[in-house]
Amino acid sequence: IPSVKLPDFSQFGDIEREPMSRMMSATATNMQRSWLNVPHVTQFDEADITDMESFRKAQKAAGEKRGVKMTPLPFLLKACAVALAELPQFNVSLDMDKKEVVRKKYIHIGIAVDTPHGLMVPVIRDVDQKGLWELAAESAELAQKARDKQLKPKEMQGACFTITSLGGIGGTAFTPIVNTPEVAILGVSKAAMKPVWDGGDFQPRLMLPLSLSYDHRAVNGADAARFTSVLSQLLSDIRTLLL
Ligand code: CAO
Repeated sequence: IPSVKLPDFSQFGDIEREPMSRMMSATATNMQRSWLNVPHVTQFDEADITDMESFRKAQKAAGEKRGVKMTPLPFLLKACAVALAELPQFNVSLDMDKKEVVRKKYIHIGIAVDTPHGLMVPVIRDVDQKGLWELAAESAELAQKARDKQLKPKEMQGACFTITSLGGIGGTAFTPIVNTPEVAILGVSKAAMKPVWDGGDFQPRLMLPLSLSYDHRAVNGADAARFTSVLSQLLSDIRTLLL
């Protein structure tokens, strides 16, 4: 691809230059590799998390006893694990050289963590086999290790799928870049109260925006709409996570 020619910025005003950190340089390469290799599409949806949030808030005292904070992230991890099992075409990688699809029999999910030194993606293994408290404790521990630059290479490898949550910060939707060789990534934005029509009236419901980017070589649009519908149903009635 043609390179971007830089003008001499100092002709426009004062500037200073600094070397990129190793992490920034590695992230830039990975992002560009994914962006150029993957035909991206993003599917948007919403989940009604009114009941999930009241359940989550009711766990506050239990969380204090355990020393673990229950955020929306463990529910998202669990729902994604169920959706990946139900729609296994999302739990693959493409080997374009051999023209093969690699199907994974495990469910490991990466979580994007914003740190002062850059974006890191620790991986929670076997999410389908873990409970909400275990997922809450493990995601908090891995996020803290990421912020403290204490993650081991092994703790950042092997993800089948990634969740990137900007819900604690803000925004209504975004188009995340697939973390290749995974074939999909779920972006989560800030939940907001909205009037939802129940057939007779508008009800105030807490709605969570979901943005699923996927590799259109591996996944078709109908399956992406199915995936976010499954997520929306699971998060709207978390009892279904047990089924
Ligand atoms: N809507 C509304 N509120 C939300 C929310 C959502 N979708 N998700 C989290 N929150 C709330 C939490 O409940 C918490 O509020 P309370 O203290 O009142 O309970 C607050 O926001 C902070 O949550 P958190 O961000 O600390 O915890 P988390 O488990 O939701 O997220 C982590 C953990 C690691 C994903 C997050 O800290 C983080 O780093 N996010 C940024 C990821 C990122 O940079 N992605 C971009 C990658 S591509 O450039």
